[in-house]
Amino acid sequence: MEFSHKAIEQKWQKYWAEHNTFATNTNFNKKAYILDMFPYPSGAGLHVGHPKGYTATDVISRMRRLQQYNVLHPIGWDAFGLPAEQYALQTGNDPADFTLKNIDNFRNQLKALGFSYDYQKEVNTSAPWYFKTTQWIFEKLYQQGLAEVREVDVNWCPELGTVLANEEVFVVDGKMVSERGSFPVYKKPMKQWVLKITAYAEQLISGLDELDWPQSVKDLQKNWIGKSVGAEIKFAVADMSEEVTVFSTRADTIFGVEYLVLAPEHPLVLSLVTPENLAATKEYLELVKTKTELDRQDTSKEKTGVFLGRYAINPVNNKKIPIWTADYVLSHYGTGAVMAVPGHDERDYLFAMKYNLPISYVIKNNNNNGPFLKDGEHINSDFLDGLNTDQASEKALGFLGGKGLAQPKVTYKLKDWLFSRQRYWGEPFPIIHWEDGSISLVPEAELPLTLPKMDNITPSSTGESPLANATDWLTVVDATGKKGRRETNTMPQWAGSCWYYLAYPLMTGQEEMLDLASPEGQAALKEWLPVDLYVGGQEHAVLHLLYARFWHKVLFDQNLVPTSEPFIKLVNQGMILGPDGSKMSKSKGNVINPDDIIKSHGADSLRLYEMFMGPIEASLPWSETGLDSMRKWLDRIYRLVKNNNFTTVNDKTLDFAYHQMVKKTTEMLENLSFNTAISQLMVFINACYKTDQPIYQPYFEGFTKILSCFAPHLAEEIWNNFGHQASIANEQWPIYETKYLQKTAIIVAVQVNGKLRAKLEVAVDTPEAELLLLAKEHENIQGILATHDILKEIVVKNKIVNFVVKAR
Ligand code: ANZ
Repeated sequence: MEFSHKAIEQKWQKYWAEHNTFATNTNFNKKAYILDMFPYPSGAGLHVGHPKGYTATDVISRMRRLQQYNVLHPIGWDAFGLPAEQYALQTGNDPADFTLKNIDNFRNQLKALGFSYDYQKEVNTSAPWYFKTTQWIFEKLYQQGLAEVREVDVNWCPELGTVLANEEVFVVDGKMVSERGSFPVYKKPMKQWVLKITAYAEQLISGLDELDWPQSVKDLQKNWIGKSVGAEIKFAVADMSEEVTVFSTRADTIFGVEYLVLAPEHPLVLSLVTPENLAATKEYLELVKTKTELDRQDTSKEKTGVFLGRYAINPVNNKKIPIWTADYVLSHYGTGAVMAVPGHDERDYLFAMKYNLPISYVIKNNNNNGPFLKDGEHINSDFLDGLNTDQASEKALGFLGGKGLAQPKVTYKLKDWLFSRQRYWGEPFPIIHWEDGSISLVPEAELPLTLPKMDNITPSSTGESPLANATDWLTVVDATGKKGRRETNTMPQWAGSCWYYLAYPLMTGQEEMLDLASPEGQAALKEWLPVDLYVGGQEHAVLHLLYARFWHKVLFDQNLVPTSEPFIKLVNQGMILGPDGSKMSKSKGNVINPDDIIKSHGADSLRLYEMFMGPIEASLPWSETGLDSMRKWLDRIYRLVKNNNFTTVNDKTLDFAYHQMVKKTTEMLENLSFNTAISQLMVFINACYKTDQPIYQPYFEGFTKILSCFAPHLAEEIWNNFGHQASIANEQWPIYETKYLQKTAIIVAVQVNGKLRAKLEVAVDTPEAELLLLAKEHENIQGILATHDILKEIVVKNKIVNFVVKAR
């Protein structure tokens, strides 16, 4: 007998919506804020990977609700972004309309999966009532000196007349070209908003310690921030008053310095270069503009550079060393200049080999061949001879520091965050540039600053965003007649997702949100923060989580959020791969659409299957047979309910099976071990099938409550069949009693010389000595012992008694 998933699912989804079953509750004294990484509402709709994480959080949310927690389990839309803008460009549609249509589609798909979201709390980052606060937080950052305008290199494509995002640029033959049309792309400095995330580098590292996050994600964040402890060392330039300051973590190698390298973008390059070397240098600087940073750092690529015609003086031995510019040195790391030690650094070595620069060794090694990268006894280093790296570094820095030529310096790989995009479909900056050169914020009371409606959002050929064409919107005149121009850049998609977890608690109804700083808003944040469980893809391990933590810490420092970290526990769900084990992709044609599965097998089967596939963190291939067997299991439960007698008198046959199931599933779900919890539910159903007695109904109802986390539609139906009127979602989580977990009797085998001779029915954990006695008293054994001597007695508790005997 099969159940009609279509009828059941529609019935209960309608019931939940009408009864507002999953409204955020506040009746209890414990809270659980359970968050999904919200989706970008793409035109393609949900894909089968989305429900994995979403079901996991839904199971936990439903469990917490049954455990009488106040539960906040919301969803929303990360709705600004490039795809909608590109679609709008191609079709002439408004990205706002298109986005709303996609959102409706996504919402319907989520509802069809039976998730227990509180849709009253839904947020949409592209809605003015939402981005009002995104702009307000930007104003806070600006007021704190954490947002400023800088000249930053962008990917400029003259043919397309637009600036391209990194993902829109490809590298062909070592040069950047546009994804669209393969036109050349150049680095071009443009005025951009930058957020000073580096000011929080240290806090972003140390804060990781208190988080229950996968170690791999913590490591990724740490490496991304890339703290490096070293020193800045000054080198005088021969015959000039300039000096070059380098950042080095290896002051110990200072006697091995053979040349200095400036990044091509270093401001000193053009002031140091001699007239004879100017032309070659300029040509080189142009070439570098076509390269990506990744390419420049790639050790397998041939190193390039030019000699500037100048020399520096090594402060420890007054040796004259040439100054070069080369693109393997990056302008934004350290000081953008390095002291090159080809004997002990791989990149310097490759460069020296290519340009025939001298290579000397200052650490003892056997072959003086290739760069020697290990620690060891220092040589050819005057007062550092005989020391190891740490000692030599300390001594060298002491010496240089004494002369004012060195100071300790901590550097981070993390860069300040380029926060401008030359796009239409993003949050406008609440910024006015006045004709006198001053900048001011749009007054708080005038927020949100909305996007102008534009018929045509093609790029303005100057590299500015399409907003530069919105003349009316653009021009501002103040009360005194002073003219201003609005900022034409928009914020990146990250902006809206940096604080959306703060927005949910602030939502008071559809499209209604409290101000973050209002007393009510602050109370709501105190009530719900931090997020207790955050589930999402590993692809957000670095940027989204780092950016959100940064904003959170800035708000924390202003007493606007109650905790120093936003997300206490983080889980990355694994991917669902195609049936062939490779990543699902349109081009491979191995994409599974959840709508199809909902039609064929039902939402409950899909939810169960995705939770049963394996550990939540594992990436596993989709299997149709796996899905089928989940459906069959649900049918098996349904048949049991329809065909069996239930009783309110406990005949005790299911005591152990039930209490064991409750105990184990509860523990397993606390540990997010969904697949093993489902196995326990299966064990219980098997036990129900085994008994020929009527099933004790309260036990089966307890099972149904746990099942409702995974398969909520069928569970509601069963609950209803038992005569309950209200939703199972408002019931209480079943509790187990330890007294039932003691199986009263077990069978212990008694063997003689390896042959089974008797069985003892004894209490669990009967002590060895007692087992031995009982065995010897058994009539079968007594008979044997009457004619045999015991050579050996082996007793294993709860299992076996074995006698080794010899005939007398
Ligand atoms: C001399 C030296 C000798 C170095 C040696 C290394 C080994 P981490 O640990 O990653 O911070 N460096 C400094 N600034 C750079 C820049 N802007 N672009 C490329 N390389 C740069 O690396 C620090 C080391 O990277 C520094 O220490 C410097 O080279 C180089 F045997 O100085 B070292």
